[in-house]
Amino acid sequence: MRHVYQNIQNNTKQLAVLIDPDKFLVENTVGFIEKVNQSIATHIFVGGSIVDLDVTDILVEEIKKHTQLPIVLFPGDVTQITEKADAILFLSLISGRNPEYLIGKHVEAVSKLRNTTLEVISTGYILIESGKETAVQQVTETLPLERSNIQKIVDTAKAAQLLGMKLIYLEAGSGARFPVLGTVISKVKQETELPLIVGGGIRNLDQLENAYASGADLVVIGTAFEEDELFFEALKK
Ligand code: 1GP
Repeated sequence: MRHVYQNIQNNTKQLAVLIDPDKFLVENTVGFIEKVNQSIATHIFVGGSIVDLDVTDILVEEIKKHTQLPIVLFPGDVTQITEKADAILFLSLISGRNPEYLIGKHVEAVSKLRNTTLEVISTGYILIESGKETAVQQVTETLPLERSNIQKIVDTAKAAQLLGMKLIYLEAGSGARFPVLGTVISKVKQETELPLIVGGGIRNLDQLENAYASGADLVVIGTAFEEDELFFEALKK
């Protein structure tokens, strides 16, 4: 048992490298994971909005051969569940009002989860408007919360805590034009007592540091590494 949640809870300035199986070639795993291992990354997240059947399983198995970092599923769909990972973010899209993504997919997931030892981490997933329509928005057919409506974002996060969720994930969406604002991160951090994950549109060190300084416990970056692996150079241990 790797106690993934406990570790997220007890640490700060954590960094997850997000690998989207739909955009990543399994044959590139060794070289890519070597860079991840040499960086300050603390987690590998695997998942995407649209992923072909079984690809996640093959990819996670391959990644696991080359790293000691915890592998956490960040699934866009039930088909992305594989027992080969260490944990799964059991995401409820609480910014939206689509019942499938609030509870429907979760019920479907149980028969798959029952036979695994995956650590299941209940996560309030909050999509925030970020300058363009993102894949999450399209796939889930939900609207993000307005980035200027801080009170609504805070109340949504607080409601997740009151419902017993264990993590809050503030998401601008993969490839977002604007990351989640520092003012939003700090207000959510002040008003909830849960570990806070922030992701979407973070492409440089300043944005990363700003997210940490505002209160993010764990930052997720995907696109910046997909577009330019040299970014790992700036994040060496
Ligand atoms: C997306 O939060 C993650 O779900 C990461 O976003 O790809 O923009 O880094 P980026």
